[in-house]
Amino acid sequence: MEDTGSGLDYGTRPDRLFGDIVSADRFFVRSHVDTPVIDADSWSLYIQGDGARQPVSLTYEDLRTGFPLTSIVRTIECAGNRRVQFGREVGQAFEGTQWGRTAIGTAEWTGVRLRDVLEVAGIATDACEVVPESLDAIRARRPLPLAKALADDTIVAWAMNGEELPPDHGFPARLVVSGWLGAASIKWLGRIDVATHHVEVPWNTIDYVMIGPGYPAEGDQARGPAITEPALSSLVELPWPAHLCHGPQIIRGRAFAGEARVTAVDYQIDDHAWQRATITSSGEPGLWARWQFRWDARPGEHVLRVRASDDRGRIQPDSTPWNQLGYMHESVLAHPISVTASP
Ligand SMILES: Nc1nc2c(c(=O)[nH]1)N[C@H]1C(S)=C(S)[C@@H](COP(=O)(O)O)O[C@H]1N2
Ligand SMILES: [Mo]
Repeated sequence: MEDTGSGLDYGTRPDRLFGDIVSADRFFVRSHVDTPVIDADSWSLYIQGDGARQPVSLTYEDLRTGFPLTSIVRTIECAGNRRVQFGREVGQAFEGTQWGRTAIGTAEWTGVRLRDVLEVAGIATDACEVVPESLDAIRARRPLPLAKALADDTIVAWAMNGEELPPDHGFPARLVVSGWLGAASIKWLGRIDVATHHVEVPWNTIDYVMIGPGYPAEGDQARGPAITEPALSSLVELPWPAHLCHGPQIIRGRAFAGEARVTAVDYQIDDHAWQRATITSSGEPGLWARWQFRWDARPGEHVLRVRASDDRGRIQPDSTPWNQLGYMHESVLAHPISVTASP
């Protein structure tokens, strides 16, 4: 269940995380179709649309040398992360990539602000959405409201952890849309449309939308509201199930709140009282926080529960309302841990 990725998808094992950043070779991959082979020297990024004052094309060189550089450490999480746990919770297997806890990662992304790139074309006063489009076979698009596109930490990235973007992560350039669902961070960027109207595409009408009772559809074609931020969640840096030796140890993990900030992480072992974990790196909007606590593990079978809270007053619930595609699982997980006595 841990390395649920198969074929084009690959998951990051939560028990192999070190530091804030996940190395590129362990970073989860979610690609709907094969990684395109793109030659950076002949690649261009086109900016166009009725919301752009003039169409522009930028070469790889233009992009790398023509704008102020920015580097941000940001977490990307797939909206379908924990879909397997969600299915167990509601007693149904969801369709879609069978992610356990592994479709989340953090990297240092380097590139230029999308805002700076759009300004070359000029943004019309009545522009309202920005629609990036990819060069892989599905020509993936996920419209962004103008304000999100212009945010300081919405970037066109060409480097990941200080190295050229790896092909599977979007070479030569991808978007990084901080604090939003992974699907908004379009890889293999080829074109950006600036639109003066609301744009409906599969990724905001059919996929990456919440379908079900309690999720009224918006717009003409949409089957439910489009997902923007991922769910508030926490992650324990142990295999599932975990096996530990008895005695004192440090249990570590992460918590992520999308565009909000994680303010507290609490944990419960078996049916003991909830206690507060120590946040060791507080994160920031768009970046996971790290936490830990000390546990004197006694031999036997245990269950660890962890719940994060954020600065919007949200707290992880015990259950998640059903939605058809199994997105946005936010429930507190019951992590099984068996502790063995040393010989
Ligand atoms: N062009 C393109 N961009 C894409 C995708 C894709 O299939 N094609 N997958 C999206 C999804 S669903 C996620 S979760 C993230 C994953 O980014 P990663 O593979 O670098 O982890 O990329 C997004 N960008
Ligand atoms: Mo995703």
